Amino acid sequence: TVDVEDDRTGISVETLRRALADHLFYIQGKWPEVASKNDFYLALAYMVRDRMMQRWLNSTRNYLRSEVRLVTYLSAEFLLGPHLGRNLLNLGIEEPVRQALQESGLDLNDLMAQEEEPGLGNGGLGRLAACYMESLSSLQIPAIGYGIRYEFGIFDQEIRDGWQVEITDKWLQHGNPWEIAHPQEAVTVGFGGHTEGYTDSDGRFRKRWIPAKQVKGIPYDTPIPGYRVNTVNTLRLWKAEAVESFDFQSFNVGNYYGAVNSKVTSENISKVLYPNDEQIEGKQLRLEQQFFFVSCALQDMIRIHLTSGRQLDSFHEKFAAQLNDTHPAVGVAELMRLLIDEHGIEWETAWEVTQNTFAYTNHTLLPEALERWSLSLFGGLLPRHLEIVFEINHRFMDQVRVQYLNDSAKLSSLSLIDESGERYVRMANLASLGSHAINGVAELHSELVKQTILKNFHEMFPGKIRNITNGVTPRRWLALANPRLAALYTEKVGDGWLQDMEKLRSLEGYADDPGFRQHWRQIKRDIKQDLATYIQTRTGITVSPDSLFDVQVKRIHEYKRQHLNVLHIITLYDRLRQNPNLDVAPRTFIFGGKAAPGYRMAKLMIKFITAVGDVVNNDAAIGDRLKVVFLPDYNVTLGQRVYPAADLSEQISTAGKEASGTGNMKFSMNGALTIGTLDGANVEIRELVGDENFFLFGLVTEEVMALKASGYNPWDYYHSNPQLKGVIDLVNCGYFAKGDSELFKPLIDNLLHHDPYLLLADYQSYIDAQDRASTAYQDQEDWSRRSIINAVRMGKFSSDRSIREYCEQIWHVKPVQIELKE
Ligand code: 26Y
Repeated sequence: TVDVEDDRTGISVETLRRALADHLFYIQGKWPEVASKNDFYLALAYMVRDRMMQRWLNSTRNYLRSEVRLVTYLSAEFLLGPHLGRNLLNLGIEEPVRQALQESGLDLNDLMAQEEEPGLGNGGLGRLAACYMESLSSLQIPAIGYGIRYEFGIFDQEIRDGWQVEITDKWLQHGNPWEIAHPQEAVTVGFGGHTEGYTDSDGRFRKRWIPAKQVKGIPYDTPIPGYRVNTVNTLRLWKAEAVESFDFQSFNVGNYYGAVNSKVTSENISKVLYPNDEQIEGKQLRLEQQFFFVSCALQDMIRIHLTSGRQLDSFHEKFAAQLNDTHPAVGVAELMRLLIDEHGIEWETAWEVTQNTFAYTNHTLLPEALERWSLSLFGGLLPRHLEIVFEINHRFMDQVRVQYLNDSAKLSSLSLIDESGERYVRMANLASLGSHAINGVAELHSELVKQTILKNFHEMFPGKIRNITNGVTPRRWLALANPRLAALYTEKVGDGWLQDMEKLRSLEGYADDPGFRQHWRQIKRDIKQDLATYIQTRTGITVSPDSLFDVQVKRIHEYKRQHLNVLHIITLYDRLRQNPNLDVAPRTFIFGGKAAPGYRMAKLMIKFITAVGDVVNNDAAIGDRLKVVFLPDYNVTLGQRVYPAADLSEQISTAGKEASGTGNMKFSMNGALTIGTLDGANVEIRELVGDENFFLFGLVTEEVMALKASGYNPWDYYHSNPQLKGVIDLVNCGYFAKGDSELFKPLIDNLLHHDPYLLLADYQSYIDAQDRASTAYQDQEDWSRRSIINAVRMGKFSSDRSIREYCEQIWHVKPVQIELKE
């Protein structure tokens, strides 16, 4: 008999080769001779998708069973990064696929480079959602991610003449093989209009919402397979389309263009991701996006619950819904409306179900990122939801009055409505009240949440606010990003460390093994060489893999203080010019990150980095000792190249401002040492690696607060520190702007006269820490020892640990094993 492996599921090299040719012919419609690289990539992607299908459908079917409890992760952003590599790794088919391609004359890495990453997020919060989706699957937790299928994700960044230029991200233009649309599961979402009272058939007085406009949400599903398990969870992203009946109504009265126009405006809702990171804009379209995807998600969840044969008063037993910051917080009001208005449930029951369903994660304390919507905008778009918010607030204020005897300060700070001027709905208060648990994202941050923005909630509901420190997935950030290091780990501890990062701890002893250290250094050097080559191609700058790679990659923001890093570069430059024979470790400074298009200071910071680079890189007196590189278009794909190549990780935010940071974890896992403040998760990284392996500097949170309270004067630091003064003066006279003393004036004046993020106060301490890092790097043996200790102690920062904590403390869900049969 002939035993032919199924071309849709088989994983032998021969079957894979045949399946690839089949997809190229029947899906792409191409002969190999005329197929483009993208045709081959798509054929490969469909072939890999086939091999997930059984697991995916089995997982999905299982979740409809009434006894299965599901996590739903509601997030306006999912910064996924490429799927192909992750899917090959998690399915465990990378090797046979690589070989099958090779036998077809193709190179896997080459085809992987074809994938346009889905950049459906801004930065930390969106990337965290992606890591959590991966860990949920790997831990076999039934879960659905709900979000928006933006047609245009975060813009592509180009650097022209040192300035950022934004280019539309057309990630769908060559086709997206990973998603499957399910138009039969579309839902309808209303906007605007008015509410009315009526008496129902039981004689009960009810309210209903008569929207002025309706939009259809079409779900697009993407599989997220776990690492070497059968669980394949779904990321369900919604696309907005016109409701047909609206088109037809206009069409029937002969208004063809009007009908088409209504289609265009409906589709606007999921058109583009807002590129603002931690800076609200208050645009109506953004609230429309938030309500759109949350309403779609909740309607979908209700459908699933009813399908599993249960009543809505047990909705919270079926679902644990996580609010990724306040962006989906309008869901609190929408679930109330759906339960009460659409399904006839009593207020008290609905409120209990709602509170027990939701939990809220806070990701930032920055006042400019705290969402609030003016009553006119909110009520105009969501009149029924505003009534519900008022009613929730009315009942809550009664409770506050009882507990605090009319304390007006308590009432006004806890209220869901900000009444200090124009009235606003406070989304953090709505999320906090509508949830049974609230969490911050690092120990320090969670403490600050309790002491500052949610102080009164914490007092009223002790124990409701807790901490779950962020984590990142070691599958992407170690195995995929750093295959050489992963191979070393597997050689030493066997496989299994990717599911249990704590296993790496057993390697600590190797820190004192010169042979191992040599191997460690060789790996790092090879990766640095790869990045040096990339830098050469992308920027034309030549850098040496033997220099210290000092890296800061993250969104460009004043609180993250990329400009403090630049002040250090200028300090070194100045010193070398004064003293050309100075013995310092040669350094390559690498930056990457996007600035919000409307954030002028951040854009000027990019120009500042590139301008200083232009001078330093081309100064013959400096030679190869200092190089400054700005890598354009920093994204997940580029992050995978950069983290493994770093020696030094810059985590230099003003203490109290960075909620957690997750880049800090990715660097450290890959063997970089950290220079940083006591901020966010840096605190916990330092606790694990030890004070002696962390270059600490700067004021601590309490000192920052005290200094600001006592009247901070940056001018004093400028005048009392000649080195600092020299650096500032050099910028001020136009040295880095071809003599133009105006270019950086906004930046420098801000530092000298306001300096809200205390760069000048932290300057000397930062320089001293950098000097310690330089000296340390010159002892390569010792640096390797520290680097090893850093990397192998990062087990805590696996997102598996974070997700286990969410499961135990917040969601109360357990793993479910999915059968592969049928
Ligand atoms: C409201 C709108 C303008 C807005 C858009 C994006 C507000 C905030 C954000 C994004 C916030 C964000 O990314 N926060 C980051 O979350 C990470 C994951 O928890 C943290 O590691 C990081 O410190 C925090 O800045």
